[in-house]
Amino acid sequence: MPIANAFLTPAQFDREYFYEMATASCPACHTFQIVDQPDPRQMFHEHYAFFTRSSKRMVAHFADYAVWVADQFLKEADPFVVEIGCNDGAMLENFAKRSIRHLGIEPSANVAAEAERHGVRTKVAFFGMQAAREVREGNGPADAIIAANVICHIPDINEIARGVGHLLADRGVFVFEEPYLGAMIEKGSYDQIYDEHVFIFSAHSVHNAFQPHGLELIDVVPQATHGGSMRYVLAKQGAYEPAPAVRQLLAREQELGLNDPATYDAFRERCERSRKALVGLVRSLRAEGKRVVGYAATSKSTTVLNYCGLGPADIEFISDTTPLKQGKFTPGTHIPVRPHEDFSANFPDYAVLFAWNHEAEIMEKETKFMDSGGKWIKFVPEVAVS
Ligand code: DWN
Repeated sequence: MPIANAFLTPAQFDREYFYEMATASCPACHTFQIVDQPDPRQMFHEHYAFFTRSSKRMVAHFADYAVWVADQFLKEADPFVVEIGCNDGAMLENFAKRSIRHLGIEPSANVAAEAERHGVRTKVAFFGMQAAREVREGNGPADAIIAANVICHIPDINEIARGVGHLLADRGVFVFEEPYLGAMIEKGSYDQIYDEHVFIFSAHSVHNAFQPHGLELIDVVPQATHGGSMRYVLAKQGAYEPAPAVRQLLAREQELGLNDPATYDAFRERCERSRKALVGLVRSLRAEGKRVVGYAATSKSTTVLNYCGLGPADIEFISDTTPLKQGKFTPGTHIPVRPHEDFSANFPDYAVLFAWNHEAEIMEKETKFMDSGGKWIKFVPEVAVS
């Protein structure tokens, strides 16, 4: 697989970076992860292509997330909030607007600069013990350390746990949300697996990763975002009474078979069936002379396209709203990425919905495409045309 967000120019085609993407599930700690991880500096740098603000609904979601954290946990005077991987500041700006002391720690300088433009204080760094020490020295302990779609991106989970343990106030909370393993297994959404997603967490794996570092899972809150996510709340051992939802989710994961190797064999077979169905559908439409384009050059689409072997002969171009991706080509499969205007100026017959996690938002704004007779090709939970 190539790097999911390494959109490239033709001059770069012959020196593209590839790595072996294999997954594994640990029978002891129940962590589901990719085995070989490319160096994080290959992914998170000053040209990082994903901006949180590309989805209006996600921006609204982060405003709600911020209010939830503030209402539940920031009851002391002058609280301090740290976000790990603040991207363009879509979450932290909600604290900044309420004059709450905050700091975003973000390794990709370009997205951090965007956060600063929105009034968010940032520090360009990877989060770990060193950053935790520097932040604590400069600001005191954190009352809340928050993250969204970030912790699963960091290979050294023990370093995160040590850093969080050092930076957190005694009654502080560590809150993060990520795509949920149970949702991926239920929906067959194999496209959640790519270089940035080192782990696809469950309550079991989060408990097992953080408990040895004295951090206790005290609450879990399911989220509809990104095709099914889970919000995890941790605190120093004994600081809070764990909510009943934790025990309930652990039991539910046993029922779902998340800790049973047979579940992953069945998942692999489902991925293979999905690939066959998607390739068959797209190629038969192309054979009939239909135009097929992609909608949203997501990170997830890199997995789908490379796993299925779909290229520019199958998919004419992918429409995407991110200026940094436009005019470039998809990693590994070299399909052109074009602005949304190219999609709306000449609607195709079919559009593959790569941003299926934003389906509601997209259906709301693409009524003209559907009125023109355009159809969507979906592949989660099953390959289907609608
Ligand atoms: O964890 C991660 C999640 C939160 O975001 C990261 N590792 C990277 C990224 O994943 P993704 O690229 O799969 O995210 P999205 O939010 O599913 O897709 C974003 C892309 O879709 C952007 O390039 C913008 C594009 N898009 C579009 O062209 N039209 C998105 C929407 C909603 C649209 O209407």
